[in-house]
Order: sequence, then C-alpha cells, then structure tokens
Amino acid sequence: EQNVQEALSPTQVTGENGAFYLDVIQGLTKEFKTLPSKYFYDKQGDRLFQRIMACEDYYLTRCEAAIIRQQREQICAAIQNGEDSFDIIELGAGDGTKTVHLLDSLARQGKSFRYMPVDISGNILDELTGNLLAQNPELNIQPLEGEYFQMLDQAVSLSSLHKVVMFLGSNIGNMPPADALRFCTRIRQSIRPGDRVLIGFDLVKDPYLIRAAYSDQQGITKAFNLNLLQRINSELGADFDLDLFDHYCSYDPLTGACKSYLVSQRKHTVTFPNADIHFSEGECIWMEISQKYTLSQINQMAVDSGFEPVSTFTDSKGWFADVVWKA
Ligand code: AVI
Repeated sequence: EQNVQEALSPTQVTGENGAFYLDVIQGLTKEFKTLPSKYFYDKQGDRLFQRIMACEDYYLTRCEAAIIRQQREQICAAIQNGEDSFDIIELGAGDGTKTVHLLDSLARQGKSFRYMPVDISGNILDELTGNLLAQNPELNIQPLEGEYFQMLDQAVSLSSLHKVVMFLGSNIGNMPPADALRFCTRIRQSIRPGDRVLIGFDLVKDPYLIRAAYSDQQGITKAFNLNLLQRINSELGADFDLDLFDHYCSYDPLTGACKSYLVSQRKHTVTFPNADIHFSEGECIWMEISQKYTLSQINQMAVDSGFEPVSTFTDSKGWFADVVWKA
C-alpha cells in the first residue's frame, strides 16, 4: 500500500512543477496506473511529435493537410458566415503548419481577420508567430498565452467581431468522449449565436491502420511515450528505468477508443523523493486515449453541445474529417 498522503506532501506540490507532481502521483497511485498525456509535450516531446506527424504510419496529419489544402476555399466560406471581418481563435495551435494554408487563402481573398493562437506554452507561440510572420508579414496575429477557456473568454471580450474557433489535428481525440462533449459545450457557452467552430476528428476505419498509426515501425511513438517517464525523472526527481518499459497500443472498434500503454517488463519499484511506486511484471500505465468517431457520432456531438452542423470536409479516403458547426 503506497502512502499517498506522504507522496502529496505540501512541500512537494508548491512551485512551478506542483501541478505536474500532483497529477503524476495521483495517476500512479490509482488501481490502474495512468499518466495525463498533456504532459507529453516538453521540448523533446514536441520534437518527437513532429517526427510522428511526418512518419509514414501516422496518416492523420497527411489527411488533414490534404483536406485543408484541397478544400480551403470551401472551408473558408463555411467558417465566415458571410462576414468580411472576423477573429480566428485557434486552440492548441502547435507549429501552425496546417493553419497556414487557411490563413493564406483568407489573406488572398482580401479578408480582414485577426489570428489568435492560444497555447499554455509561450515558447511555442513565439515560434509559431515567427514562422507565420516570416511567410506573411502583413498577418494580424495576437497570440494568447494561457489556459484554453480563459483565453477564449478573453478573446471574445476583446471585440464584437464574428468568431471562428478552431481545434484541429484530432486534438479532441485525446479526451474521452464525455470530456470532449463537455469541452464543445464549454466552447459554445463562450461564443455567440452565428459564430463558427472548425474541429478536426479522426474517423473510425480499418483497425489495423489505426493500430499502425500508434505503434509505428520506427518506434517513434514508443520513444514519445517513454519521454514522459524521462521528463518525470528530470523534473520530479524520479528514477524510472526506461529500459524496463515496452509500448503497447489497443484499438476497440466497438467504442472507437485507441489507447496507448507502457508495460512494465518485470516486477520493480520506481522511487520519487517522497514516494515508492511498485510495478508488477506486465503491469501497464495507461498513457493516452486517441478516440476515433463516426460521422454520425460527430453530428450528434454537435447537437448535444448546442451547435448546428454546417459542413463536413473529408479526405479522399474518408479517414479524417474537419467539420464546421454553427453556434
Ligand atoms: C496530438 N494528438 C492528436 C495525437 C493523437 O493522434 O492522438 C498524439 C499522438 N500520440 C501518439 N501519436 C500521436
């Protein structure tokens, strides 16, 4: 039995890593161990995720890029609601490689818009802003550093212009469906009737293709998962031995849930400054969900969260969808 109380001692939970420490210890002291996937993205994690996006097995980025490249005019028309001036708020903008095509199209159509990428990482926002301005110095960018909903509410209060909220790349898949529904409902509460959202969903498909995307041949996804253990070692003073964990991915075609795990290869103990975490042989840490949806589940989510589905854009294989909903 682990001493959770001791593990959560107040001296450990103060400081900038306090929330990280709390989340990690809480996850690892559950009956079924888990770690929050939002912590994947430190500097090395960002780099590994960029390599995942470029790798052959990970089809998602290619599919969404093709949708945006090939259907950008239609997407632009669907998000504008006939308005000539508007604000685009992108939640979790990342390096912005997909968004750049849309912004480009809008700029060429002579539209007047302000692009507001939202992220909790100031570093990423600086990089993104630098990249976009290098390509188009005329672009009106206002980065917002902070939590999604705080920044969304702030962006909405800044002007009465039409709002377009974007959440691309199947980021919504990294929440269980009930949380995704709550997330969309919260967006709906922040914006006004007539405003639009553009959300990227990965679709259900051949289970082998999905499993391959999350257990790539080159082992980048495995390294991406292990990197969180490395991050916990260096930022929280734990002593995970990365060689003692393998990566496993499951996909359930009935629920659309694709889940990643790290599997302990033998019985051992990981030590934190204030806690010992015991692993048995074969015990798993659930690292991430990457939920897949059918088009009808997506439309249902729109309605259940108070939106009206407007348009659905899919790639030629029907593997990925970017949908526009109206508030
Ligand atoms: C960021 N997110 C949408 C990715 C996904 O597909 O769930 C993260 C990822 N995890 C493993 N590979 C990619």
